[in-house]
Amino acid sequence: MKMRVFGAALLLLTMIGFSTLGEALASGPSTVLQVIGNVQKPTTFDIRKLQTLPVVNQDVTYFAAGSVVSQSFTGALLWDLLQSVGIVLDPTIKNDILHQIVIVTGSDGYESVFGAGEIAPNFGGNQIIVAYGVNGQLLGSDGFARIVAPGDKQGGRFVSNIVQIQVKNIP
Ligand SMILES: Nc1nc2c(c(=O)[nH]1)N[C@H]1C(S)=C(S)[C@@H](COP(=O)(O)O)O[C@H]1N2
Ligand SMILES: [Mo]
Repeated sequence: MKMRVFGAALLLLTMIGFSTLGEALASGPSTVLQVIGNVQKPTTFDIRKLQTLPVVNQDVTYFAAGSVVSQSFTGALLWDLLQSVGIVLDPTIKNDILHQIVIVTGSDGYESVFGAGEIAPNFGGNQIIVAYGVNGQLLGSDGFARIVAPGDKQGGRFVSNIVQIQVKNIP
């Protein structure tokens, strides 16, 4: 009997957990994303706010589910977006930027991680883009913003329908 009550409670918690997560990640095309975590100004971005950042255009070719895709993306550098909200760094720690990770989450819960050192201009300098246009159009079912990682062989890091960008210190 005790086990049944426990089981029912667990089931209920799981259901509550799911609905909460479902709310946070309301699947489907995203319209805003939140930049949170180890930043000076946690900020919500919509497409208009993304468009206030310096514009970059990039042609990319990558494999998506085995097929070659070639597209021309427009957006802002992930680095510039993060600079606009300010990554919190400890000046007493040597190269603290190299201890920061950037977790990008899509509305379906899909996630990819980037290292801040990978995109910092004085280190990796990779032009990882938060794109809001493709071939002169909006992204449509890919949401208002998606990651573009020029040079990647497969599209796995091209997180679409971005809802959150979180900066974290390595543990
Ligand atoms: N939110 C989200 N983004 C995602 C995925 C996903 O499942 N969810 N799949 C990734 C994978 S594995 C690939 S190959 C590309 C495919 O994107 P495309 O079909 O628009 O080229 O999207 C990436 N971005
Ligand atoms: Mo993929």
